Amino acid sequence: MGLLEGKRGLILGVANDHSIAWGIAQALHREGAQLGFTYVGEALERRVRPLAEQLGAPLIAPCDVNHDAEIAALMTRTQEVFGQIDLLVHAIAFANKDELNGPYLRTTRAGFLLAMEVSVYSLTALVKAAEPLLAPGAAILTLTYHGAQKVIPNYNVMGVAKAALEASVRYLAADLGPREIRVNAISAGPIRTLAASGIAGFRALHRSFAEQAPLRRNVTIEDVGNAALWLCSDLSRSVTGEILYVDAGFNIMGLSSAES
Ligand code: NAD
Ligand code: 0WE
Repeated sequence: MGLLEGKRGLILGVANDHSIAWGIAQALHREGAQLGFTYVGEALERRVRPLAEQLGAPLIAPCDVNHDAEIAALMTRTQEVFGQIDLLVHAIAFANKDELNGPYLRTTRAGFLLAMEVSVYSLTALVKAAEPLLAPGAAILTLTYHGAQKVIPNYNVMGVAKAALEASVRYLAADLGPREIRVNAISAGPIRTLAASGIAGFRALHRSFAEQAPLRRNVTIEDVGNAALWLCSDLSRSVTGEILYVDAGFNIMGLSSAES
């Protein structure tokens, strides 16, 4: 019997088969979860639909998290299809590409607000709208990155957004704990996804990560999926408000002489 047998959930953030959300979806499905998927726009729908169908998804719906009406419509459909849900996975981030390069100081007001709206507020908005549907014992999961805690060159406004996302995890966990609902984040090491492609210097960062991390390798979407499985299952029933590093140990290291 699977660890998630009988559990139902939503996964937001699959763009293609390289997405971290897809690694998570496969792990949760393998252990018996029934999953609904969302996409933004027709181009991504053509990518997401076949992947979701591969896992027998009973729900595939649009949801641009910047629009409350789309979030509300998603929750209406979710209630029709699943009744209540036990899992909510948020794997969404966005900032202007030109602000993920050069000094953080160049961040514009509009770029700051965009990054915060898509990458931070969306979690709170989704949890708020999903709240009436969340079953006791439900688990909510989001994705963060070490740039929230330490300065990673060029991560810039996304680092500030991830710091706010990590704080959101703690406040949401405090609000929902009395209903036996848990909220956690995984801080993943760098992975070659759509969101990482086209980032200036990502290749070099990815390579030096594997040289410096204690386990001397990069992490995969399967690694993140397996950690997500634990955080979404009752095996982690006393864990909430936490940031779990799935990064081959990179974050425990100081700056090496070669890097400084
Ligand atoms: P990805 O490009 O596969 O996924 C990002 C997703 O965000 C896409 O599916 C995109 O459609 C979605 N998105 C963007 N704007 C949206 C909006 N307005 N409404 C709804 N969805 C929207 O890339 P990924 O690397 O799998 O990213 C998933 C999460 O993992 C992000 O939060 C990212 O910050 C985080 N993360 C990534 C890495 C990495 O190195 N790739 C490391 C740590 C954390
Ligand atoms: O969270 C992320 C990436 C988030 C992201 C990526 C893009 C690229 C395309 C947000 N917005 C956009 N906007 C786009 O137009 N990661 C953890 C991956 C990542 O991004 C970096 C990194 C790492 C690691 C940017 C600079 C430095 C390191």
